[in-house]
Amino acid sequence: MAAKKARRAPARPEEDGGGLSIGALSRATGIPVQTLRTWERRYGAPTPERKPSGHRLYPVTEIERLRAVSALLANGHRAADVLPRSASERAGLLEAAGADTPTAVPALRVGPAGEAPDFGPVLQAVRRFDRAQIVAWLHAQWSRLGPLLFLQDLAGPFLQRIGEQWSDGALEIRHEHFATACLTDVLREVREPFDRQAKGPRVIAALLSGDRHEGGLLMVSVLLAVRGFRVVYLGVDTPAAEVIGAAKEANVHAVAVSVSPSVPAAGARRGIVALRRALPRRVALWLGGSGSPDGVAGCVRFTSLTEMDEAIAARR
Ligand code: B12
Repeated sequence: MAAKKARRAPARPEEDGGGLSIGALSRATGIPVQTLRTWERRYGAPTPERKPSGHRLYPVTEIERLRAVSALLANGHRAADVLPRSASERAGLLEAAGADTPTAVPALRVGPAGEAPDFGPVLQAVRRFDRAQIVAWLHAQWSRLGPLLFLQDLAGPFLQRIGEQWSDGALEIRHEHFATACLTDVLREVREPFDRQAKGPRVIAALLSGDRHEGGLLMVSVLLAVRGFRVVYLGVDTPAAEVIGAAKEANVHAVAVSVSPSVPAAGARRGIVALRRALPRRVALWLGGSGSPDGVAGCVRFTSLTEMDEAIAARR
């Protein structure tokens, strides 16, 4: 097992003394940048402060407000009606619509900019099989970071660190299984409220036959649900014929396939090419994961969740 080097998170110029740039606010709420600008122009909200450079700067509390606004829009309200309302009025409208009040996501990063998350305490908890502490820590990070950064900068690196610790002999296979199970449970749990509210196109999430690495797939599924897609989760080790059957029966917009590095490269390419040929042309095929083949005609391969997220935002 070749150990990977711990990745240092890049500094985030979009975060500034606790304030958020328009891009960071967009990523945290799923509301496109253009929409935020339009709302500001038309309805005077959300109103940012301006940096000396002229760039917009939003307080982190704006995330919670806008997520409630999004939920109301999904329930048929108009932006002009809900944007100026107070938090309690919005909560009342959500209750009347039978929708959950979206969970607060109050900040966007772990530790000072440029520092990788400190996994020390949670790795100790893994060694003690202390599920309560691991799950509580993961939930706290979800709340602090918001969906995209939690997935990209914390959950992914956490699994990679677990893998490195195993290959270094610092953790046993039992610890790796236990930690992975804690994280995958949390990924399912945080997705649930978004699944219930999702009204967008359907997207199948699947791994190729024989691939049992579902961390990346669960992360993609969380992001898709946060962005309003209805995820049809087929999960690990799914024969191509089943993906194709589901794509037709569920009338899906896209199939998202995560390919882990454990799938031999030639097999991964063959599997994806065959899937692409058999899927209806109107169904997009989105690929990700470090084992996913590059340059397969008719597929979009994303190198990161952020890249997929930006592509989704750009299409809206
Ligand atoms: C957990 C784990 C397992 C668990 C998986 C359990 C589960 N519920 O998922 C279990 C124990 C089953 C397992 C088994 C095996 N594993 Co394993 N496993 C891992 C480990 C530690 C973590 C994998 C993981 O979840 N990574 C984190 C995810 C988040 O990374 P990711 O998939 O790249 O996803 C990110 C992006 O790529 C992106 N992304 C992913 N998919 C998609 C899709 C789309 C559409 C988009 C937009 C983005 C996107 O989003 C993610 C977040 O950024 C890795 C170590 C490592 N460094 O990754 C080894 C690792 C992947 N395993 C490995 C191996 C060899 C195996 C086994 C063959 C071991 C064995 N001899 O039995 C088996 C194969 C099982 C099988 N049939 O698949 C190797 C693969 C190396 C290689 N090149 O072959 C690794 C790298 C460990 C190593 N260094 O040797 N494993």
